[in-house]
Amino acid sequence: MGNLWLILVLLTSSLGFGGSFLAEIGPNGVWQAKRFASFKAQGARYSESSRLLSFQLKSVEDTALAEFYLRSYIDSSHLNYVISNGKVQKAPIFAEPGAGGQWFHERIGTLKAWETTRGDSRITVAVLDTGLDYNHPNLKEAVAINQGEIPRNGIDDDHNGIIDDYLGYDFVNEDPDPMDETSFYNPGQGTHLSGIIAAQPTAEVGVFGIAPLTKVLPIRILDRNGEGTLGAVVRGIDYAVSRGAKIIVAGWSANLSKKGAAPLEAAISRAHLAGVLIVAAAGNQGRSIDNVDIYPANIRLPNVVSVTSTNQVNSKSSWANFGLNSVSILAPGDNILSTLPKAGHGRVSGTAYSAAVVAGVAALTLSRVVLTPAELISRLQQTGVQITAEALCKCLVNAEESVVSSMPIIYPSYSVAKVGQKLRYQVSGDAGPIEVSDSNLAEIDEQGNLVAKKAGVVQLKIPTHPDAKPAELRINR
Ligand SMILES: [Ca+2]
Ligand SMILES: [Ca+2]
Ligand SMILES: [Ca+2]
Repeated sequence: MGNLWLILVLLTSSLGFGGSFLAEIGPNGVWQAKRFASFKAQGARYSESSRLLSFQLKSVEDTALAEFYLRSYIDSSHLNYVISNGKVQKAPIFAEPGAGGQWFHERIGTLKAWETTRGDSRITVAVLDTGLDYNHPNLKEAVAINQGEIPRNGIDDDHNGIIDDYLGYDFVNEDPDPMDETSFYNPGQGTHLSGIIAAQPTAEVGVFGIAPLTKVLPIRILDRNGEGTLGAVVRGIDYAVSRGAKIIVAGWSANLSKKGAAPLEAAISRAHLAGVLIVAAAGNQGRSIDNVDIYPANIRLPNVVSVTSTNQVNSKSSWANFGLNSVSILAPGDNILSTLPKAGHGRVSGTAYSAAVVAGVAALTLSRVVLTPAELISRLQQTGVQITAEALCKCLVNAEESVVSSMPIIYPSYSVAKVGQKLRYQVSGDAGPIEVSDSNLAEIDEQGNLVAKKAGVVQLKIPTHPDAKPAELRINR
């Protein structure tokens, strides 16, 4: 017995193959504590209730040999059998796009849009938020890499003024690691938003983003409690633009005075010049933001689209902000399932998530057509599905229509003016001039400008394209 023992020990330590086994110990068999201790050191486990011993042998794949091995530990009469321990894999868990899982995909037509496009790796969406768990299995492939930068060498290899910004940057802690840091106040919002935009399930588990082939750029401007500074926001926007992002998600808001918001407005203007869309959350206080200075949601610049939340029955979420003059579009933001840090998944609600939905649809759209931010906003609005809501455009974003539409678009499609104000309209392609539905309210002058004459709502149409959806102008006193 002693010699055999020695041989087996040699075998177990010298070869890389091996098998995993289950042995049933008979009813009268006593698995001696001492012996089990040495076996346990090799990874064996014994369950009293099932009387099953599971163990692995590095060199043995054959069950007969494994049984022979085991008999050196226990009296043969008490060993019922040894079998190969078959592999059991966890059933794949997918959050079905549609149905009860990621219900928002069904409401915005994601799957139908995917018949045309799943996004483009050259389109980058910057997520200015709490950071990103870039190790998440559903997001590992989604991060926009700064190819000119070598990570962790202490050198600004691409000379953009920021050392080691290989993935993104953390403007909270001033470090090149944008890892999402969680707390009671932050379940991992940046990771969740990123998942809505670009998550890709693995073979085992996961959720789908709206544009799974798109890249996300993590820019950390909010700390682990979800708070940040204006300075970090401004630097974050400039950084996103410099990294070539086409879309920036701003899932936060700030109550600032006009003067206090000047640096933010300036940064968003610079983003506009660079052709970058800002998707801003309208906020979660359940109130109108028409007469509140909520930034950036109601900054009146052509590249800002403000988004509020809808629920599963396509109604505005009760807690979501609204505004006839200030909310540009609606998107699902209620009970949204997406990625969370540490390989997690979970449901959250908020207009931030609605903003991410719009950013995802915008990214899908840009993978098909080249558009300026103003054109893109109008396209998202005019291809949206009409719903009841207190918003500039009472429309629920629709991925399929936005991706496939070939209708000419008037832009801005939804706007507000005061009596006496002049506005300049444009039409995509060569679709021709526009006409006003009610000449008492507004008219087009010789220079082609629209002049607002009286309070009310006018529609603008393209006579050569009667099927195209009219644009709408709300004239206030
Ligand atoms: Ca750099
Ligand atoms: Ca470097
Ligand atoms: Ca960091």
